[in-house]
Amino acid sequence: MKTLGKATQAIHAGEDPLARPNEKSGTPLMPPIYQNSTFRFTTAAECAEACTNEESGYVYTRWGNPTQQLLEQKLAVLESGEAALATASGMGAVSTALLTALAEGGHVIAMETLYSATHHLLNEDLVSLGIETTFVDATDVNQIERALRPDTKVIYLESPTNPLLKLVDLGACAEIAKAHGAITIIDNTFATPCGQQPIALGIDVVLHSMTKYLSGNGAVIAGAIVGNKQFIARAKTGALRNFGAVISPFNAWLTLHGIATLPLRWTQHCKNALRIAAFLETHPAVAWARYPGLRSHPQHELAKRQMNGFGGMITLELKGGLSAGERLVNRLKLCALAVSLGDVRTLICHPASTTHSLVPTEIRRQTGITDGIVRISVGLEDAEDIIDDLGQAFS
Ligand code: LCS
Repeated sequence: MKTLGKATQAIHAGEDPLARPNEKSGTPLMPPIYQNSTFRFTTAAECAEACTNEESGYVYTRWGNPTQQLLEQKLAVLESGEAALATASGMGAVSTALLTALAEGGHVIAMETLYSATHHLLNEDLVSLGIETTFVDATDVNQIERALRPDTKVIYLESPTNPLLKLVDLGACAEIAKAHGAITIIDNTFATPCGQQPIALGIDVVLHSMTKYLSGNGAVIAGAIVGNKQFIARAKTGALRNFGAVISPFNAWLTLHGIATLPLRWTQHCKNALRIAAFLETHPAVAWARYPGLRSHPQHELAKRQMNGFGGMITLELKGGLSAGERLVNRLKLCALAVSLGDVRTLICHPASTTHSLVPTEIRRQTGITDGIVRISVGLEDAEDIIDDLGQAFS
């Protein structure tokens, strides 16, 4: 059968149109929420069987719940993976995936600029578990090859990266990893399944902070892991269940609402961001603006080849540096000064003092996360209104 389009998948995948409360009733059009922590059994034998046999059904929501599962089925289809897990947060997805891939220890090669909590996890928290990470500039895949060690188990990527919007050639990385027997993991939060299909390019595991574009409404903290059945089963019965970063049924249900409109929102985020990036690039107050859809982006050709749309994130540096950035955000009226991204509202923040403050200053400077940069998550307002707000704040 022909693969359904993303907009159709986002609405229908994973949903059972025939699941009726009883034989005479119709089907709830929006899947109902199972907001319960535990499940009741009639006999001791039934309960014991359910607790010991993974296939036998729901027992306890930390182990699985129909609302979580529906979301997971949808995520697997959207990311073209075999299976998926929903988690309590993006960091729940990052830590669960890393703890699963590195259960027996090992070495990690990671992109040098990552979301700061992920950098901290690799650079500090996992070190105490004996896991060592080498950070490289993975925009040059030769640097990954040179960093390989016999015990390298994981190559960890973001593309586009937070906050510098650097891209990584995912197909080339996957080839290097496969030849070495390492697992590739990518955080696909900035691209979404609409903007990039890493598994089709050979990547093994895809992560999301669903707090961002997937839910899109600024109402939940949630994450996702997509991969093959074995990896997802190990994560589900191991790190997820026992470290406990499980999504609540309510947040899973809210995320399902969000995903239904993701393809439509993605198209509009991309359209708005391209217009605003073009405005910023030529504005006299701006030293440089980086957006994968601009010809001036050093990896624009890779973006065209690897992505479907260039996303809603723009990073820029003002000629007046940090103080000009502070004046800009203080004067904005429509755009909100807030961390997070992928919201329907335009959000603007100063990475060095907020989202990336966990990265040591020296590493921030070395990797280009300078004190003067500002990050914009372009929302779904009318592009002219966002441009007017930025224009009045510049002046
Ligand atoms: N991965 C990426 C690429 C992120 O940007 C974030 C959060 C996470 C993972 C963690 O997701 P969470 O646990 O918060 O759902 N990024 C944020 C940011 O740039 N501003 O505020 C949060």
